[in-house]
Amino acid sequence: MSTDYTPPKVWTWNKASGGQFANINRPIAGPTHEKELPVGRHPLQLYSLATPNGQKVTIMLEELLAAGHTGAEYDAWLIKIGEGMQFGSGFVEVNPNSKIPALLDRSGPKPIRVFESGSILVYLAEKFGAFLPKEPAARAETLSWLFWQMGSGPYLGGGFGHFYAYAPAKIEYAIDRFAMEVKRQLDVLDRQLADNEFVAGADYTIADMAIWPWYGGLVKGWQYGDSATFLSVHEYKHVNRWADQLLARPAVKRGRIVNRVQGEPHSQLHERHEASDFDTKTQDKIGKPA
Ligand SMILES: N[C@@H](CCC(=O)N[C@@H](CS)C(=O)NCC(=O)O)C(=O)O
Repeated sequence: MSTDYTPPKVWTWNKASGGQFANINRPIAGPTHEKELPVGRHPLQLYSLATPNGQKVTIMLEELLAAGHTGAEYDAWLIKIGEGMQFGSGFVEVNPNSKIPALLDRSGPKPIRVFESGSILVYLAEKFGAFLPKEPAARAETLSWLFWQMGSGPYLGGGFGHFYAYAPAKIEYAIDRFAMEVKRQLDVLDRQLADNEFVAGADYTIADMAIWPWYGGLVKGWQYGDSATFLSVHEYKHVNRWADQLLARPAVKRGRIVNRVQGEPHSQLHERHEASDFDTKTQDKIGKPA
């Protein structure tokens, strides 16, 4: 791949542009094939994968169940995005944007579809009256941080992560630009967490659940090869404190392994249909390939 490029007058789809994910990237939307989605017996059907965006929702569902909201029982089905399952007709009906996570709430007379991880978090928080404060100032602060994550995350994933770890060539300009932005974002969080136990203040909220899989995962060294060293994440000591504090929560530990298809076999629960699956169906227990 050359970095010496003059754009033509009109862009055309160069299918051979290479890079990781090249096989699933397309300039058009809509389904590529007919495929119905499976449906389990619980009110909530989740179609997902344990990327940071996917983990937000499974952490929320496990937190809701831990808090006694039995109506949050769910089936988590695996969508292998590398194999293009997000382009099946059934998935596209639940999310026309063809990206995980996607949720179908079948608890009412007519199924309700919800897509975009931030929207799913708000939907569940409102449905169960949990993890989104009702008091106006605390609610505004929570939603501000939630939307901060939704706006900032793509600079971390699609910007820094893509050019540092996945692009077919290391482009200094791109890596430098996005490393600078991600370090700025980490500093934003670090300053906030210096004065607050949780991101939006004294309460643990959906803002923490949205931000932790991305920025908590980054400071824990789980993202993009050796990016933790590259970005000197140890400098953000309040982010590190908060990341460890959330990881100590049993629901967070459970939520992050649902629909996970990499890492240690005991940390992969490919599908979740019952609470007991965490004890009996992780890959170390069943040992079946994804
Ligand atoms: N803004 C969306 C982003 C979701 C997203 O980017 N999902 C990725 C995995 S993390 C995906 O499904 N990619 C498949 C594809 O792009 O075809 C959200 O927060 O739900």
